[in-house]
This record gives sequence, structure tokens and C-alpha cells, in this order.
Amino acid sequence: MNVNMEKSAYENFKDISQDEHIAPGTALCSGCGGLLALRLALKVLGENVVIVNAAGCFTLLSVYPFNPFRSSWMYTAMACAPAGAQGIRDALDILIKKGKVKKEDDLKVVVLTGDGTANDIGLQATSAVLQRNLDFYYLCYDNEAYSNTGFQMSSATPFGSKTNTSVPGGVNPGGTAQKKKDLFEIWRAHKPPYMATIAPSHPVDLSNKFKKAAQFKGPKLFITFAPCPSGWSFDDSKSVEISKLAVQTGIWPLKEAICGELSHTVIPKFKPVETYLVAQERYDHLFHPVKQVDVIRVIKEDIDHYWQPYLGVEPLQDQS
Ligand SMILES: Cc1ncc(C[n+]2csc(CCOP(=O)(O)OP(=O)(O)O)c2C)c(N)n1
Ligand code: SF4
Repeated sequence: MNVNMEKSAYENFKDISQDEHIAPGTALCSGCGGLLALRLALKVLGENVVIVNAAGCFTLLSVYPFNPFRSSWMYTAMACAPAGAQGIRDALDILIKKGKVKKEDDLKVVVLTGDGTANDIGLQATSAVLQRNLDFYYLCYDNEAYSNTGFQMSSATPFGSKTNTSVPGGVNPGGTAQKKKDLFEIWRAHKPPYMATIAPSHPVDLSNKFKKAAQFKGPKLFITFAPCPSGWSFDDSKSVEISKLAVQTGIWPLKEAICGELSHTVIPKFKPVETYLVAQERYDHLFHPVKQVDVIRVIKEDIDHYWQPYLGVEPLQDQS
């Protein structure tokens, strides 16, 4: 496959379009990091888009009779957004073939889901469309829990954090005991043409990835870091700061895989991960009343284990 590796389309903030494809004043929380990522993504994708949105927080964007999008939008159950996308893609292809829709009026089909849908309840339908090589975008806003229903643990919830179903205390002072599922690698095993992780604090990186993805026919995955002031308990003005910390500490790698070939688009500064953890109340129990040294060490080791094969140095995080 020919990949256009020319000079990046976006070099700085000024290159990002001033056009807005989603209106302000929605029912989502102020400071929602996932919403910022969606807003930036739509600046690249444009108006000729149909969003297929599985049940979750973002379902509240379109509440009849109001709709903040310039584009089309369809609601599905958690389990079946990719199946909805398949139906829409097939219908568009048939209408274009019959001459009832002009080729230039074709729509990009974009599945929009939370991490609960992406990792758990909707995984089977996703695997099926990957195998069928459906031409679509998949944007998962990873707020690391089932937020819309009260912040319950999902399989994307990070080790050591607190959710309302993995409350620290008693025999489990460290909170969530399970490790986060690796959705990126699950997708990579299906060999889609384009996959990337993104973060709302890195809009130029995000924009370039959406631009690059447009060259590929087939499934295109985007997993965005999605700071959630309500569930993670931090001030809603701090979302971009927390997103930056996630990238700089190495806990949220910014990467892409083109036809399976992996590369990192930002090499972190490896700031101590504590700077990221202390900024959110969902990690308070790791520092008060007793510092959970063993849990913090595991979090640091996991960052090191992730990055060592690519950078070949150790330890990246101060293990003290
Ligand atoms: C099969 C099924 N189980 C449970 C629900 C209830 N439900 C609606 S939204 C939601 C949370 C979705 O979590 P996630 O995909 O992470 O998105 P977020 O809420 O974080 O935006 C749940 C559990 C549902 N709609 N369908
Ligand atoms: S609960 Fe979190 S993910 Fe949901 S709208 Fe609010 S900030 Fe966004």
C-alpha cells in the first residue's frame, strides 16, 4: 500500500481549522476531555460524516429535538455500533452505485464509543467488522470507566485507581486490582490499515493522524485519552493539563500503527508518574492515609515495561 509520508499537514496550532462542526452548550460536563478530542477530530473529518454513537455519555450530545452536530448522527445499543456502521456503509455504497447519491456527497462513517463499549460490550461486533475490512473510523474516548451510569469499572480502568465498583479499602487498599486491557493490540492483531492513540492536549499530533488515516480504505482506529473531571475528580479547568501529564509521564503513549507497523509519535519526558496520579482524586488512596508504595511501584514498572523495548534503557521512572 502507498502511504503518503510527505511533510505533515499540520505543523502548529495555527494550521488547525477555526471551523466548528459541533456547537457548544451540550449536556456533557464542562472540561470533558473526550468532547475536546471529538471537536478536534471533526475539524479534520469535516461535515460529510455520519456518527454512529453507542450508548454512553456522548449519547447526551443529541437529545431530541436538539442536535449540536453539523453532520448526521445515529444512536445504537452498546453492543452493535459497528454493525450499524456496516449497514450505513453498505447503504451508501448501493446508493452511489445506483447514482442516487453523488460520489462527492459520500459520508465518512464514524463509530463513536466509550471504553466500556470498545473493550467489553461491543468488542464482538467490532472484531466482526474488522474481519470484513469495513471502511470506517472508530473513535473510542477512553475515560477509563462506565461513566454515564455512575463510573463503574470497565476493562480499561487502570490498575490502582478508584471507581465506584473498585472502591479501595479493607483487603484491597489499592483500588482496582486488574490491569487495563490493551485495546490497541487487540485491534492490531486484526491487521487494520490504520490505528492511533491520541490525546486532547496534543491537537497537532491528533490532526495529523486523522489526516493520514484518510488515505486508507478499511478500519481506522483512534483511541483518545479522555480526562473525565466528574469521574476522576479534578477541577474541570485541568483536563488539558492532566492529558499533558499522561503523555509526559509515559502512561499514555502516543503512537500509530500503519498496516501493523508500530511507531511512537511523541517520546515522553518520563516525568515521575506521581505528578499525574496526585492530580486526580481517583488516586488519593495511593497517598493517604498511608502511601501505597507497592501499588505505585507496579504502576511505574508497567510504564517501564511498556517503553523499554522501544527505548532500550532502564529504569525510565525513578523506582524509589
Ligand atoms: C448491554 C447494555 N448494558 C448496560 C447498558 C447501560 N449503559 C448505558 S450507557 C453505559 C455506560 C457506557 O460506558 P462507556 O462505553 O465506557 O461510555 P461512557 O459512559 O464512559 O461514556 C451503560 C452501562 C446498556 N445500555 N446496554
Ligand atoms: S462523565 Fe466524564 S466522559 Fe462523561 S461527559 Fe462527563 S466528563 Fe465527559
